[in-house]
Amino acid sequence: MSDTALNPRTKILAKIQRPHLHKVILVNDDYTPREFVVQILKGEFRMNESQAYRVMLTAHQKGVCVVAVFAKDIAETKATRATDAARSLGYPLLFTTEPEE
Ligand code: NFA
Repeated sequence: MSDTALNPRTKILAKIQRPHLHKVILVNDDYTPREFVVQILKGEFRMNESQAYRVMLTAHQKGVCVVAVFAKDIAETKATRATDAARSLGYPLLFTTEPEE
């Protein structure tokens, strides 16, 4: 029989060791300049130029692109920071998060 089902301490430790992962998703729009999207991806998500360009282009062509996966609170903080940085310059650029399956 499973140890986690019977032993509360094991159940707690299992929970600590598996953080809830969330995807950060870049959403396309018609107004934010491509080069600005690339700069945000490099600055907030520590991507190099070619990684950032590929993610930007995928979102541009398909509508959305997964940027990265983080623990829930980190994903939400990064998505908010990146979205706010764009908003402060008047761009509608949007980053969202969703739970990883
Ligand atoms: N579609 C935007 C443009 O053509 C570029 C863009 C890509 C915006 C990815 C948002 C996300 N200027």
